[in-house]
Amino acid sequence: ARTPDKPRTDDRYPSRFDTRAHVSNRHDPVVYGSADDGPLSASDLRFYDDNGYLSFDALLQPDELQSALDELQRLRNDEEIKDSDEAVIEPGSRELRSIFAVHRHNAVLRRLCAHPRLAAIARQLLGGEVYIHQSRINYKGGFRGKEFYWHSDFETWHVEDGIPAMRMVSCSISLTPNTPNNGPLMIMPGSHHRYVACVGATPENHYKASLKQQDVGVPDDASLSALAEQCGIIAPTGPVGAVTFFECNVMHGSNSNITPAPRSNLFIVYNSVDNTPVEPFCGLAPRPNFIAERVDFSPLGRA
Ligand code: 6CS
Ligand code: FE
Repeated sequence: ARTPDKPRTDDRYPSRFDTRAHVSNRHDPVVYGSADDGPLSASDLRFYDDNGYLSFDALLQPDELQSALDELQRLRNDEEIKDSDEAVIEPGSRELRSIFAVHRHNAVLRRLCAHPRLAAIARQLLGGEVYIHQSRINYKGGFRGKEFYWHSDFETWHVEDGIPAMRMVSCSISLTPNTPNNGPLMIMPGSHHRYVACVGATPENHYKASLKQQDVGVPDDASLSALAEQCGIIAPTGPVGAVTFFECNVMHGSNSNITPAPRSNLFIVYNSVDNTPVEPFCGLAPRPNFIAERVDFSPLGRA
């Protein structure tokens, strides 16, 4: 397989084809459900529609999280994990950066990823049944936890995984406090209304490099400056158990963490069962199933 020169005719969001970056409009709804369909109020839904995220300081109680926190400790100290395919090591050190597919390999985290309260919100935002496209822990250890450069998740999921439409939502659960200092998630509110096509063809097996440090599929400086000017930048912070839902196309990233305190989050990506992947739009082989689900689309159970 190799990257074609032109986008396919079914590609509604071409990226990484042109030599110039450009910003275009979103062609999909942001909110697919209504206030009657779940726990979010009409004003929550309006906020998410406008801003592309929603944060909750106490959506999950400490007792609901304790077993997941214990797992985090255990996984961090497990040297075997670092050698598994699902683990991503920080560039330039032996520190753990991410573990993927935790909902497949860990019973405690599987239960948390499918938590009825989280699934109900995802179903309401996406308008119907959902499954998990990706899950991961991002450790961002103290002192040497590296940044995640600015990106739209959808850009990668579309180009490299073949996700057709913007009908996905990420959920980030704080497993340590997220403070202004330890590299919390930063979001450009409202940036999900625009689509930034990136420059540079996708290399074969790109994920092996991009999950450590992303160079292809990153927006250019001019597009980022324009978006930051229009949208501003916010960084939701909060205690253990704080939860942020963010739209798949919202521009986001995070700084490195030189504080002693780790910033560890569990990320779960929910996709609509009506938006399952097709062949990747970059023309290359799909990424492995532990990064992007393409086998099991069974909907999360309703409690
Ligand atoms: O490539 C991916 O799927 C992942 N990479 C980033 C930087 N964010 C989302 C996702 O986990
Ligand atoms: Fe991301």
